Amino acid sequence: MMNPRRLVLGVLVVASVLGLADSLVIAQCCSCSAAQCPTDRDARMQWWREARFGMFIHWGLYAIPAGRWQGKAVPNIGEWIMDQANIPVAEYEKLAEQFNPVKFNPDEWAEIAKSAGVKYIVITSKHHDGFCLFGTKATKYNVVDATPYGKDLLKPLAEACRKRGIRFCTYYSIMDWHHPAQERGSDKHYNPTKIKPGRKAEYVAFMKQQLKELLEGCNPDVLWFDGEWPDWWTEADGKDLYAYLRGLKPSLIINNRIGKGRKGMEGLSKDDQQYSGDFGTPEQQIPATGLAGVDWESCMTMNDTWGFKSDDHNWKSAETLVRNVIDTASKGGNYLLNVGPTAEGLIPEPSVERLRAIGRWMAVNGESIYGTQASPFKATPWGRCTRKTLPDGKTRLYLHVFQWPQNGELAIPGLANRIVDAFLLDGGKKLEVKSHHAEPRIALPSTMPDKTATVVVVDVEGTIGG
Ligand code: FHN
Repeated sequence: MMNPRRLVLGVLVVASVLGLADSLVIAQCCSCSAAQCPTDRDARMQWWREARFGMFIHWGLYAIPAGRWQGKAVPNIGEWIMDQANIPVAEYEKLAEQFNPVKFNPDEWAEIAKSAGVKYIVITSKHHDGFCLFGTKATKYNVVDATPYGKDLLKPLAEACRKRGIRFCTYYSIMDWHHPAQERGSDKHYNPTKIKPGRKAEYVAFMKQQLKELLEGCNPDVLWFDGEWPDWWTEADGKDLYAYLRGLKPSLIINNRIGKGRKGMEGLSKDDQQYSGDFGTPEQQIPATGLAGVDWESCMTMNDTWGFKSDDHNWKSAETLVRNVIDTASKGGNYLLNVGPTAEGLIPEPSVERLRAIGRWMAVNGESIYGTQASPFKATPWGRCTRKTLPDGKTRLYLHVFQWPQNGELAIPGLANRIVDAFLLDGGKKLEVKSHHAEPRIALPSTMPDKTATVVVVDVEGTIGG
């Protein structure tokens, strides 16, 4: 009788040759199914949790009107112009004949992302308007078949990103203002669409075909769903699609907008049942606190629009954006910062300037963001804190100081562990540790080295809290 361990090992070897190892190992680790297995989930989520900082890209036909229609400015976000200006489908479709992003250079975009310290990008493969930035056999309404440009945009960008160690991910809208199985929600708006009687299965099959094409074509590491709010789309539909996609690619990560679990713009998943999706998606906001054991990612625009608008100059400062990256990481989340490229294929210069500024800060201080966990403290009035566990079991605290203390001493309220080292992350200058009525204080230089955020590193014995 063969030794059982040898048998399992032999089966695993065969399975790995057949590419079944993922599921088989999952079967060995616990009795749960592949979709929910915590061991599988932690393995799958590891790169994403360590990444902490991604770049969103909203690009499509809407970049051509860029917020104006028939000579008038159209309110709200640029990628909604078809809805906000109530443009007939036949008219909006004509934009495809003008879409020719001759200045699109995937290596340039990937270089900008790399220089910003971005670890993954998420680009719209199909937004609500239904236009596809990839070659698809499911509809002619795509960049290959319907535009003078005539080439897939996602595959070259995926290659340029992966060459630079940046993960490539795609956004996909369930709501589709162009697909014949969906009809407009009212006379004045497409949103929220209705599904035509008896045609839901047709549209679900269309989506599954396109999503399979995306996985086989540009092989995204994350599928970022959106447009899940129309009432004809249900949580059961989301669960079915989640299982289908995870079956195609076991390592795939999928957000919580595949189903009906998100709490509006707050984005975190409702807790009245087990909803489909691997992470919550707060939008245009960063939660007040982290949530232990919850994966979430705040997505945010740099100005006020996701898709390019020629008249939106309300840019957030680079300081605000850097502090948003820090704030998000200090609460255990990821920050997905958006750019809206022009119809020619250029990332707007104000966006590039801010990304480069973030990159300069990350080049010096990235260690305090990437691979960190949430702060163990309830409040850090001078800024934010992230942490890592060191190989020797000590805890490394990264204290991101936004307000330099007037008295030159940085208090760490609630820290009871013994401090074994303290220094400035940039340059390593050692800092004196003091105590004030048993509350540890770090003596700081008189001037703040980096006005955006100066990182003080404090190593302590043992772990802190949970
Ligand atoms: O309607 C979309 C919007 O256009 C944009 O894509 C954002 C980004 O997360 N999501 C939806 C609004 O919640």
